[in-house]
Amino acid sequence: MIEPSNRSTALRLIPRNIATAFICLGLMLPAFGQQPFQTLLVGVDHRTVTSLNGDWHYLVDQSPAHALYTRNGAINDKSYAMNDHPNIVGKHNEEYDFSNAPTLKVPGDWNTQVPQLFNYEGVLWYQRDFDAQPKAGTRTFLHIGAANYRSHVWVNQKRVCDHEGGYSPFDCEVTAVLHAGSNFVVIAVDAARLIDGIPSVGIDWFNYSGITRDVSLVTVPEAFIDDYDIHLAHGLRFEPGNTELTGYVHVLDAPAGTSVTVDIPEAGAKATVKTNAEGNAPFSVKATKLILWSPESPKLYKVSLASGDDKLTDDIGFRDIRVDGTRILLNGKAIFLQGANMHAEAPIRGGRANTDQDVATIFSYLKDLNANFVRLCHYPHDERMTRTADRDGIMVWSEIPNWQGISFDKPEVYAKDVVMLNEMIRRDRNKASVILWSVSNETPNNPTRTKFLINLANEARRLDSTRPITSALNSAHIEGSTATLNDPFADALDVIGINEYIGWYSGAPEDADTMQWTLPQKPILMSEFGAEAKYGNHGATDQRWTEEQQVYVLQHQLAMLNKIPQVRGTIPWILMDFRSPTRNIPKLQDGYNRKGLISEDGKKKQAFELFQKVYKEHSVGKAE
Ligand code: GCB
Repeated sequence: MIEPSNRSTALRLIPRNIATAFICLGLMLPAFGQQPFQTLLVGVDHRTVTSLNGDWHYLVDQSPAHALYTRNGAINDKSYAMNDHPNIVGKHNEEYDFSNAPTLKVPGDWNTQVPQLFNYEGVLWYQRDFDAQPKAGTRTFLHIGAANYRSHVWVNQKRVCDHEGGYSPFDCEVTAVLHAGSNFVVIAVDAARLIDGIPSVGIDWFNYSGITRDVSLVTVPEAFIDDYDIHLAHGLRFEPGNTELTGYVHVLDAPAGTSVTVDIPEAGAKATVKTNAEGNAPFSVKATKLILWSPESPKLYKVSLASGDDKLTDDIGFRDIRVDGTRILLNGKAIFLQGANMHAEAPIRGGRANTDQDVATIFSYLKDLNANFVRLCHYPHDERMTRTADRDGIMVWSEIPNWQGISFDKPEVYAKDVVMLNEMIRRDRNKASVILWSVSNETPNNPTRTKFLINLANEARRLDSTRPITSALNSAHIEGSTATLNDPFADALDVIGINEYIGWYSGAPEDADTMQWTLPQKPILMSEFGAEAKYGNHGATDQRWTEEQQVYVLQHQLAMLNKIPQVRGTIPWILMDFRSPTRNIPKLQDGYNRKGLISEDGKKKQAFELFQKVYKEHSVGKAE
């Protein structure tokens, strides 16, 4: 186990490591796009912030996006970012004007807000004014929950940051460019898919674009708490009486010896520690009483952190998750994961899920299904999801968007991945509900990807040694009635996810009945299986696209899964139908992947009832 203090130091060394890797390989650091991991404030949703959600002006910068890119592909800092206004008489400026431009709601994908932008995957510029009253001795950050896919941000005409990655938060420090009174921010978001992006160009979900999550201004003292990790001490084995809480609080730009207090009154735990030369304050404290977090009792504690003038209070649960042989143990007890997959798709209204209402509806479906687990596909979802999972007692698989083919041979893609992994783990490491970090989904079994992903899995362990690492593999070789997983990447995983579609993409549903699986002696989660059905389409069990056939496929799957001794979780694909531009069968798909147990407008298919009953009766799978 890596000591917390070292873990956090390691995390902060990443930028230098990435830079060094680039230099050693004789590569230039990218001119734009993914920057080395930058300040990322943890617990922003538990701070008092100034929301910049609301109406933002927008202008479309169609390909080749002359306003954003110069002829040689560099970022143009002198065009729309200037936000000056047309000068019809006198010197002529570029022909744009935000002040009279239409508006988009932030957060929100642009696709579902403006019909003409439904299929747009290019550059769009956002602008809004805001008031600020900066105070001496404070710093201000612009926090962006997520913007898909590349973002370039200017405040008062100065570029403050660039970010690549559509599903994780980033912060841009704006202290030096803010002034008292009216300020403005301009953000160019480029949604173009990139071969060397993560994900790459081919995806089976809708590329909802734009500023899709909350935006806020966060004001903090000069030295402030940017990161913390507070968890139940994770020793070699689970000790039932363990009440030791450990971790670190990092105070950015604090001189060594700065005092930090961690106070959890309800658990009777309080520690005052000092920062080291890196601003990190590792701590360990015994709680006098502790109720461990579990789905049955999702207990969260108010955890107050304070250092100098900075303080915040988070809601954190404490639990132990680990693998023992083929078992997954939560607080020492073997568990079976009754799950479902879910994309970040808003039920009923459609679009990217990013509101309290979207999240409440998704969790009401999970509860109704009697699920205790959700795989959040295929990228980190809005933080409301993991917050709600914490409160509702639903365990979570969280994943970075390494989906199928990405450029595994490119060091710069690895560098992007490390940043995305950092961003995911850093935002959610204090969420008790998150029990698994997944580094990929359905990647090709070849030495280049194996080396890449083994390194990434080890990187995840270096960042967080308290959670098992997983990945969804589709590399099982199925022939006749045998299915064998022979993928060297599986050796590097703690929990193995297997995606297979017997009865839909391959073979007949009944093939599952006699399938003999040869699998590693590790916990196995059937991370995807299913069939498509259009809600309300009825017919015989051998008639594709009917609800009856979907149920039939799933029933045979369940019979098969019940016979595999090390299966520790069932995660049907997928809780709800979701938009995917590759699903083009009119009348049946109409642009939706229809493997949902529920339709996109909230209607429960027969397959939902099947799982609802199976999960209620616990009639599939064994915890040990
Ligand atoms: C898969 C992928 C998932 C797809 C699904 C499907 O194996 O992991 O992203 O959407 O199959 O429906 O084909």
